[in-house]
Amino acid sequence: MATTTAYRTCPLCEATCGLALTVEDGRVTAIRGDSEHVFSRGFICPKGAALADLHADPDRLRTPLVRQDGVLVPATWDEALAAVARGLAPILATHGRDAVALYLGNPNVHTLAGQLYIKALLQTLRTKNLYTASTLDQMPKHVACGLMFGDPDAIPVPDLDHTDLLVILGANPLASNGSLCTAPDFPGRLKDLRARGGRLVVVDPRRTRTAEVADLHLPIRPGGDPWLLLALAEHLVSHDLVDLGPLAPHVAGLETLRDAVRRFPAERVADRTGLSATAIRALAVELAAAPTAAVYGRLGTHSARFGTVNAWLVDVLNALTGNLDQPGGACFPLPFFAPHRPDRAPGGGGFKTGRHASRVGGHPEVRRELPTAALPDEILTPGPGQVRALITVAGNPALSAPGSDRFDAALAALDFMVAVDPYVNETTRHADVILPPPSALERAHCDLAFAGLSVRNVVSYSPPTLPLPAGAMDECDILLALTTICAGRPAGSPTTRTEDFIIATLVTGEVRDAASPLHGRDVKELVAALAPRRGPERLLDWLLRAGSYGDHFGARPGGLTFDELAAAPHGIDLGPLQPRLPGRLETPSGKVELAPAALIAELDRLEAEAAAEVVDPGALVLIGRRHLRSNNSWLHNVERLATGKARCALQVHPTDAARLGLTGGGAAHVTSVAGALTVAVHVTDAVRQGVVSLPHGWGHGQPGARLGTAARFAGVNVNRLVDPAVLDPLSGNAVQNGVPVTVAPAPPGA
Ligand SMILES: Nc1nc2c(c(=O)[nH]1)N[C@H]1C(S)=C(S)[C@@H](COP(=O)(O)OP(=O)(O)OC[C@H]3O[C@@H](n4cnc5c(=O)[nH]c(N)nc54)[C@H](O)[C@@H]3O)O[C@H]1N2
Ligand SMILES: Nc1nc2c(c(=O)[nH]1)N[C@H]1C(S)=C(S)[C@@H](COP(=O)(O)OP(=O)(O)OC[C@H]3O[C@@H](n4cnc5c(=O)[nH]c(N)nc54)[C@H](O)[C@@H]3O)O[C@H]1N2
Ligand code: SF4
Ligand SMILES: [Mo]
Repeated sequence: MATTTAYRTCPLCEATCGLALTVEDGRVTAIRGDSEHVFSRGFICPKGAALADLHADPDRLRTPLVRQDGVLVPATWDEALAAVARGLAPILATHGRDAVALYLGNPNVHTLAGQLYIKALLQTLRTKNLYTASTLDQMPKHVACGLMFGDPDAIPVPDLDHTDLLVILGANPLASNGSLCTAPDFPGRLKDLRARGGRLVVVDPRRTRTAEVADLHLPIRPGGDPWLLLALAEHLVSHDLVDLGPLAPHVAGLETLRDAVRRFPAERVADRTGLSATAIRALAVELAAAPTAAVYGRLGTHSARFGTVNAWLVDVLNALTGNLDQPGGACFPLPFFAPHRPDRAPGGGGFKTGRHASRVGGHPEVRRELPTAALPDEILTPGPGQVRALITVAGNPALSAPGSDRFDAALAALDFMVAVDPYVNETTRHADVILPPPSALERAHCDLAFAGLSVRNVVSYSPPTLPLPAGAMDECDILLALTTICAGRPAGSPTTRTEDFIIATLVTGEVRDAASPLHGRDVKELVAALAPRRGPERLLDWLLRAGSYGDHFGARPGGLTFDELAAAPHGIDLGPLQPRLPGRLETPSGKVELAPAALIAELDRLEAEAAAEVVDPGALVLIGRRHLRSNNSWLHNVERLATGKARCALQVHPTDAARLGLTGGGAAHVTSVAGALTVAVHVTDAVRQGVVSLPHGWGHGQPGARLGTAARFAGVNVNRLVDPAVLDPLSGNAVQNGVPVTVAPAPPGA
């Protein structure tokens, strides 16, 4: 029996752990953490070990499906792609490009296909109706960073391994393994922080696993973060504790900011935050006094009302305490694919939104995207520009987007839908064609998105562990095939032209840039140097060689190339986070904008909404939560991850449970303006009084879905309760935390 060890990066979450896989006679028989991996050093969570189960899952599609007489039946790739062309062509021809919408789900940031080939699909389809999981997630951070730094992708990451004080708001990395902060073994890194004398503060309405290991847990009221962050800034400003450090010459707007925050002293915001003024002031003092500190806000602060305000104020605090862009503070990573511009002068065109707006709701585009929560309006509202067809790639918005009942009805109302997805799930059951990618073990992998969000600069490449089986199509090729169809060429046309065009465009752009180390080089020569490879490997070779650490095609001997990366199965460490300002700034002023007008204006809205708020004394506030063994909606079909104590339960504080007559193990009826559901109750003092918590990604077992295991652990879909009309206006982000609900015992038998 031939036994070998293969290495690859886990694609399941943002931690990007290196895995060691035992391969026996073409089967993966064991998966453990790769102890030699330069970044993860052997860490693994239960999900990583389940990659082999996902691979073996009998419900995972191995062949395309095409709807015939109402039923999805197996088809060849030729048949399936022809069906896509037949479905899309008349809609494009009759109703125009905007009639076809695209929804891109979360796993796109975890695949080479999503990272390298989506752009061509977008540019070819040219629809205004682009929707992604970003507006269910981190869009507020992009907007805040766009306004402050000029580039929505310039996201500061806490320098986890060097900071003396980490303040986490609305994140639970002990369950999520970290987000917008790529750090394999987050638990170990937090232990190290405390072992070196550092402090961890967690601000969260729930006593999470992360809060349990913290030095201080501040159980904030849901929605209290803007008030807390403003009061922290106010204390720094009013007590002469502002110290911009080396960043001082590169900061604009300090006076405007000072004036804006003065009206939010701790005493005034205490009620809104549910925290004492003393505790708030003490945190401000601690932040100012710490040798280094990093404030880090995540999903609980982004998927909330005033998400963009939260995202902004987090980095305002980093700046005011001299921790922005400083080791131990919040830093901008330098990913391997970043163009090499070490001497770049600060400044650029800045960040704009609203170049077009959604047809029905008038929501401004943000990064060319429209709010996912508003997609059903575009499908269900008749008139010119109505969305009639949908392409989904790696998304399950029927479960993940707010207002699920209406979202589901909208999917059912489409004239045509194609899904690139390995499962027939709650969303793809509505598709006319499903194009399944191969399993994660059968494809190459390299993280681009997370290289730009990582607490160390690192790069890893994974070749396919198992060969592509006969009858399968790599996801990169699936996306290229879709692009070709959207370009109006016959289904099944060769995709080489599209591929060659992508690489030629990249090379030409760089060679023409006067600031590039490749300026003036011969395009043909560079393309020829890349030519032996094709597909994602060729693109990676380009990004590596032209990038900040690259060999610049011979101009910098010893620099990175794909050959070198491929020869490093445990990854290549590119060093700790370093200051990158002012060169990273793309604002028109060339400065960090501390007080963008759009954000300052939000403070008036914050006050106005608070003043107008009518608080129903009986109402509770619903927040979400994540479990280590889930991954949004799509790992519940893996038996070993789904079993155990039922997870989809409503957490209720004992005092609330007693008041409402709820008992642990009993059922509750939960109602909001958007919908209602019945769910099991778990009484626990981990949630604040007045707060209930329910995880997302459940609600399986729907007719037509083919998820045998998930159907046995169906749970309920929390997004039926989330109101799609409540958005963060600057980013279009859904507000999936802080939802007012009423809770009552469910009638017997429910
Ligand atoms: N109430 C509430 N709702 C939430 C959240 C919350 O906290 N509370 N969280 C939100 C967040 S942060 C996010 S990111 C969204 C996620 O929203 P989505 O991205 O829409 O949902 P996922 O559950 O991640 O669905 C992933 C889909 O991709 C498929 N898939 C998996 N791997 C691959 C692959 O390699 N290729 C392809 N083509 N498909 C693949 C899966 O089968 C599944 O259909 O949910 C959001 N929804
Ligand atoms: N195991 C697992 N890991 C995952 C995922 C998963 O589903 N399961 N999903 C992945 C994805 S797509 C993402 S985006 C990341 C997200 O990763 P994280 O950002 O860490 O998100 P959560 O674990 O949902 O933690 C959000 C926290 O915000 C708190 N919260 C809710 N409302 C408020 C509020 O108003 N204020 C404050 N301060 N806190 C609040 C919640 O109680 C919760 O503890 O996780 C990723 N990793
Ligand atoms: S922490 Fe994330 S990357 Fe690491 S093994 Fe678990 S799911 Fe995979
Ligand atoms: Mo997410």
